[in-house]
Amino acid sequence: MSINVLIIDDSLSYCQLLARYFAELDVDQVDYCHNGVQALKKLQEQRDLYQILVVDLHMPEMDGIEFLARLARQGFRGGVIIASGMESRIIDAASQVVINARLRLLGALMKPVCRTQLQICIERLLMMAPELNASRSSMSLQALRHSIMHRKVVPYYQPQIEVKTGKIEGFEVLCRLQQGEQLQLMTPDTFIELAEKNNLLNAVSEQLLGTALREWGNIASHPDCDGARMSINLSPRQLGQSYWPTRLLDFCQEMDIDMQRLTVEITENQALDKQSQHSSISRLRLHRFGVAIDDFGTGYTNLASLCRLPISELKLDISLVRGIHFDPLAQTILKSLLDIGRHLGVSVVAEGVEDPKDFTFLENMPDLIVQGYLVCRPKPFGELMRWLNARSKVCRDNRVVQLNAAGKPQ
Ligand code: G
Ligand code: G
Ligand code: MN
Repeated sequence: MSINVLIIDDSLSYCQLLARYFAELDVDQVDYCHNGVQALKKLQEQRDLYQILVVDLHMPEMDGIEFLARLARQGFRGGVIIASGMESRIIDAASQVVINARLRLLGALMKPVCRTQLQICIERLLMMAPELNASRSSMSLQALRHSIMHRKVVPYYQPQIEVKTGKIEGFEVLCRLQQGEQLQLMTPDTFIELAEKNNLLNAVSEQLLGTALREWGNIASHPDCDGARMSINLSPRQLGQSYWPTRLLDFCQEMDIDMQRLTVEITENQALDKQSQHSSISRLRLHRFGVAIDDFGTGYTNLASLCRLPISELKLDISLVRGIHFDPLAQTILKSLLDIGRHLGVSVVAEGVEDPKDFTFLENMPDLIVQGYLVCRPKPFGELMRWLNARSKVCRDNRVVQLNAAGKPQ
């Protein structure tokens, strides 16, 4: 894909510096405007030319906050980076404007900005807007049909832990497909869209849940999984089908699973505005299933509309969790989510924790649940059970060491 950037900053030398960084990051085209009026005009003339805007806040003629409000009214769908020399509270306030206006915020950076920060912003855009990233390979329809017919849908599990205590809170079930005799399993980015387009996604989910719910009995009875939940993913389209709440109830009855221990994750990268989707969410909650908004921060749901949905969990997207230890914007979003969560009784999960520095930052957040490679990669059933056993042995040995140390005569 090509990435074109428009920088709006009244300092020419700053524009030139940023342009040099972007060029080093393989951005295709970088242009600048020295005020917001010029920029809005340029964006109106060439609507889809720019994928990223970098906006200064303190500018002559029109300040950055007014510019962002107008930009949202023009329906800009690319990503926005705020880069300002103002104090962090003002940058936070501007970030809130952007989030509430449903713009895609890639970063709120304090000047001087460095190249790595811009690189993370570009990666965020690619993760938030996969439609911009055309190079994804996909399975063929024939291979997909073959895998489904031969029952090659495999659940992988990724644990979620309470960051402060390490307690296991749950597991997300992630779908994998075996293609032919290949050992390497296919990940959802290669088949979910294809399956959905060809009305095969329900068949995939049926197989996945059939296996996962059967294996769940063993996982849930592990001594460290007391009260843990299992989360499954449904696409927004599946959520709109009245079939699924009923099917999940049947599954739970068949396999003697308490509905409270099952959470349905719905990605928010499509707007959840259909009546049928709201009605499914309400039905699921009525029957005491959990409902999580997945990938929060990448799409359409703003904080106000979230409060109107009867959800039980919010999952902060990986693009906002990566680098959170040095990113005031992501920190502000997480803190607001935790505040809202506390008020509404909604749990908050940070996804994609890979970096120990991010983990250390997150450890100070009360009531936060984390999921990511740093804790554990998604694993098939057998490997997961080995991970659980190894982990409880380490915890037991640590306790023995601590007890011995405490009991030693001085
Ligand atoms: O690890 P991973 O590559 O599994 O997942 C990539 C994306 O695919 C995630 O956004 C996840 O929500 C989605 N996904 C994983 N499993 C399923 C599934 O069973 N159904 C749907 N609809 N999406 C899934
Ligand atoms: O449904 P959802 O988008 O939440 O699925 C999570 C996705 O993120 C899955 O594709 C999973 O494999 C992936 N994932 C989980 N932990 C990490 C992580 O620490 N780093 C990265 N890059 N991906 C992760
Ligand atoms: Mn998910």
